[in-house]
Amino acid sequence: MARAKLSEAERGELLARLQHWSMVDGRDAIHRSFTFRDFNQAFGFMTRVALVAEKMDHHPEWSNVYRTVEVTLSTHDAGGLTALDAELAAAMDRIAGDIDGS
Ligand code: H2B
Repeated sequence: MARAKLSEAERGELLARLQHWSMVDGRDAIHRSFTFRDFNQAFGFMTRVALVAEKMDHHPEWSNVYRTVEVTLSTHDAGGLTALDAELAAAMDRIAGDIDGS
């Protein structure tokens, strides 16, 4: 089940694969900060991620200041990390990697 909380073994694997992400203190959630060349790239990133998130019906907690996007991922319905967070994190890494200057 995509919305079942990850087991200890699964989350160990998840964090090993997602090098740029770290656990949030006091919460079953992961965080990454993305910095782009300028606002245009940051907003372009958010636009592309928004389309993926909507398709997945899985949405990030995020904020943007100029060229930085702060992202926290957790599955609210499950009260913690699930495979959907792993999938969305990997998609964000891929999209950021496509954008020059990230
Ligand atoms: N996003 C996240 N991050 N966690 C959820 O549990 C979640 C979601 N649930 N997006 C979805 C929407 C749910 O509310 C709808 C009704 O499917």
